[in-house]
This record gives sequence, C-alpha cells and structure tokens, in this order.
Amino acid sequence: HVVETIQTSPFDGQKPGTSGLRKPVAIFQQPHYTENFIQAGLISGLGDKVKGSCLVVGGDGRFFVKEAAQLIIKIAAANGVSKLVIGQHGILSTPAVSHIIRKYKLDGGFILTASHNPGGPKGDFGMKYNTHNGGPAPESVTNHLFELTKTISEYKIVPNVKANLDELGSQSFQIQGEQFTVEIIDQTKDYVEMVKDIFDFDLLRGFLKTKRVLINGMNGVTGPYIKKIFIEEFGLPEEMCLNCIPLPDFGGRHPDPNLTYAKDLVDIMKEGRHDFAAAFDGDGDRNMILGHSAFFVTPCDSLAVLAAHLETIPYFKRNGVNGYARSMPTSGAVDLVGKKYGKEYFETPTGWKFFGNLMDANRISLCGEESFGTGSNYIREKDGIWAALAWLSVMANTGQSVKEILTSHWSTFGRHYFSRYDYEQVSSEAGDKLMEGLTKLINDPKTVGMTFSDPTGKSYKMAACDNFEYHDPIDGSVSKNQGIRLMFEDGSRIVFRLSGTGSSGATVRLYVEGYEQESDPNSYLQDAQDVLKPLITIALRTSKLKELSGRDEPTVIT
Ligand code: VG1
Ligand code: CO
Repeated sequence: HVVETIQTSPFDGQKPGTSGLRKPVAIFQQPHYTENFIQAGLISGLGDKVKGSCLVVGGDGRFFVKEAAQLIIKIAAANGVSKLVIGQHGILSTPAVSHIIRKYKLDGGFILTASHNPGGPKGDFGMKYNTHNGGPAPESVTNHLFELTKTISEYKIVPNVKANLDELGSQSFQIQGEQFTVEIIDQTKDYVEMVKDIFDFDLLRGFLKTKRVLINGMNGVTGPYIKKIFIEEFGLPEEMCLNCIPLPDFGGRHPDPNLTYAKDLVDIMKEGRHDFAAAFDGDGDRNMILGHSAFFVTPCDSLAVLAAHLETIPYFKRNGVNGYARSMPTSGAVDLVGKKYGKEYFETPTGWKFFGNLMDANRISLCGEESFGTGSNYIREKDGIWAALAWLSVMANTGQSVKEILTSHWSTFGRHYFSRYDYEQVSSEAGDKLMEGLTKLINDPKTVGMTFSDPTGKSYKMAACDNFEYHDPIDGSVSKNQGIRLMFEDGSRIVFRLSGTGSSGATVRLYVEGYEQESDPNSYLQDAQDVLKPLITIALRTSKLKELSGRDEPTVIT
C-alpha cells in the first residue's frame, strides 16, 4: 500500500465549537474537506507522537459516519498511526469512546457525531478529537487544529486501504514496511462491563421488577446499549424500550432529549401509567429524566440531587466523592450541596472539555450542565445512560418517587427555578448585535445598582454583571467571552450566550434563574415559567431580543 501526498487548500470555518466541528453533511462531502480536518486533527492532537500511536474511532450511526471512518483509516495509515480501534459498523456512543480510550490507554480518538443535531443527507455531520485522558480536546489543541486548517497545503493518504467495519476482529495492512492494524470491536461490551462495576445491578434488577419505566433511545446510538442493559441485564420487557434502532437520520427528527423534541415520550408519561422515563440524544451523552405523570427534572436539579446521593452508588462508596462542578449557565443548586457537605464546587464555561482538568486532578467527582448533561470522573464525557442508572439507584435506595426525591431536596436546600430559551437559526448579524448591545450594558458603570422592573412592578436590583471569564485552576489557562451574566441582589440571574454547536446562522441562548427558600414544601411545586416570568420579561426587554431576532417566541423552552 502506497502513501500518497495530496495537494489541498484551506477551507473557511473549520473551527471546532463547543463540542467539535459541526456542519451540514454536504459541507463534509466536499472533496478534501473532511480529509483536511482529519490531517489537522492528527497533528494538533498528537504532535510528533502520530507515528506509532493507537486511536479509537466511533460515531453515533448518522449518515456519513462510515465514509468518514474510512477516510480516517486511510489518513491515519498514511501518517504512521499503528492501530485504530473502531466500533462495529463505525458505531460507538460518546461515553463509550471516552471509556475505551482510558481502559486501553489509547492516545486519543475521533468521535463522529453532531450530537443532538438532526442527521441524514440534509442534516448535520460532525467530528471531534478526544485526547489521551478520554476527554474532548482542550482549547489549546482545538485552537492549534483551527490554525492548521487555515494554512494546510497537503495531507497524506493511502487510497486503497479499506477496512470491513462490519466484521469483528483485527485486519492488518503493510504500509511502506510498517504494520497498520484496524481492530473492529463490539459496540457495547466494554461500556456494559464498566456500568456493571459502577452500579449495583442486583439492586437495580430487583427494583425494576417493581416499577414501570420507559427508556427512549430516540433512534440514536444508545439503542444497542439500552437493549444490553435494560432488556438483557434487567429483564425489562422490550416494549418499555422505545426507538432503540439507530437510524442514519434518527427517523427524521431531532435526537434531542427535551420537552420539545421528546414530546411523544412526555405525552405517554402524562397518561400516568409509568413511574420513570429517560431519553438520550444522538450520541448518547445527554439525558432527560421524567417521573410519574411526566414530572420533569431540570438538569440543574438532577445534578444537585445526584450530588447529594452519590455516596449510595458502589463506585463512589469505593472511591469517595471529591467536589462538584457545573457549567456557568447551570443553576447554582449543586453549589448548595457542595456547601452543605463541605465539598469544593466549581463554575466552568459551557462545554465538557472544561471539566477534564478538574477530574484529572481529582478535584471533582460529578459535573453537569443545564443542557441535559450529567457525568462523572470514571470517564471524561457526559453520559446519558449513566445518569438514568444513577437516578434509578437513588430511587431504589431512598424508596421515593422522582417527585418525592425532588420535593425533599427542595425542602432541604430551597429551589432554584431555571429555564432556558433557545432562539435557533437567527441571523449571525442579529446574534452579534444582541451581544454588542449587552456588552455595552455591562460596560456601563451605571448598570450596577440600577433597578429593572417588569410591567407588574416586580423589580430587581443589579448586583453585578460581566462577560464570564474562566481561569482554569489547574493549568492557569484563561477562557474569555463565555457569556453575559446579569446578577441581581436577590440571587436571580440572567445569562445570554451564542451557541457554539449550530451549523449555520446563530442560536441565541437565554438562561434565567431565580432562587426561593420557603418553609412550606408545597410552595416548591410552582411552574418555573410562572415564577420566572418577570425576569424573562426583563431579559427580553433589556436585550431587545424580539426586535433584533424578529422572533416572538423561542424555538425551544426548557
Ligand atoms: C450545547 C450546550 C452545552 C453542551 C454542548 C455539547 O452547546 O449548551 O452545554 O456541552 O451543546 O453537547 P452550545 O454551545 O450550543 O450552547 V452535545 O450533547 O452536543 O455533545
Ligand atoms: Co450529545
């Protein structure tokens, strides 16, 4: 097999966002586009260690995963990579990839997914490079990668190396005198072994015999994992596991577990026949948790509840619990758990890559984001199935329903009401204008101390405002411009940021949070939309979001 050097020229915009590079499939299908990104990924990720390295490759099964995997094989072979471990059919969930890197001490890996973005020929594709700790590449690597894509003039490829992705086992090739191996592995084996080690499977099996639960794979990557764990291990009837066949276009829908895109699950839960439901996104790292009658657990509360109960899970009994972390827009509910139990707690920018250093330094055991992401230090990605198993463990251990667990948590800690408004596919211009206006506001010395009122007369005094800047306590790196924060004297907060995962235009995210500490537990059962209405009105008026975006309503409310 002969290595060829192909002349190429840079493409604009190959900058990895919050979680890798995401673009419409047609963009990745352009000649040299995906090749350039793979070549730059190998060099930025591995530097002079490309030769002889071992990497994992896996994707969420969306359209173009197999083609991209074959390109990685050809380009890795040409660059002297010695081994690629690939999930059968090119499929591995994002948490499974992270685990495999760590378990087999690999040098890194490529994840082929655009997560919760729609798939199919007209949908999105995405690629992400993860490093040897199993986590998404930090900004130092992704910035280098982007720089390389701006000047790339050639890549190396072995055009006629092709692996059979469907057949388990090793396939070896001789590339200019060196051996290159592709090993196709079972998609679920390592992951299932891992969760069996973390949780008490006997407890969960017994518990599930007494409950009616629904597990929804949303036709993403989790289907095979759900079948292994919930059907084979726990003996759940097959009809309790919904949409468990991975489809290249996710059945034409958004594989995003929230109240909008998983509405069919919410509707079934509203009928009141089930005690618990969970849904996961395309690549298996997000989760939504619902209780009886579709009682919705906000991801912010989910993080805080799991923090408070972590030590009942065998893995944490054995290893102890270090601190907690949340992304900045996530509500402060988990902070209160940290305070109460004397644990450290951290606030990081949006995106899982910022948790990696804290986990590597053993400072945190649990972390999460308001965007339906929860995870822990056994791997370096968030993990949907893990979150569902953790919730079922808490239910089994406490004997309480989801709603009871929440209300008892709120009566101890008070409740953080939280909501996120997403305005998808706004023009980039409007998005930029919005952020400019808000930047002016926070830079105006008169803003702090100013009172903001809604038409009903409810008013809030600004205590502080800024554009969030993160100083990584482990490596000292600084990440600026991570979102505008308006913080009020009563502890309420409004946050604005532009999404870094969209594939075109801008997505504006507005996060609103208010805190209440009451003695009457019933007061905690109010609807977040009602409680937060004055703050939302103030946020929309102050930012001129409606005028600038031309949108009366957000695309998604969570
Ligand atoms: C969104 C979420 C963020 C999450 C990211 C990746 O990013 O807000 O919390 O880490 O998606 O999740 P953004 O920049 O669009 O707000 V996933 O499931 O794509 O890997
Ligand atoms: Co995801």
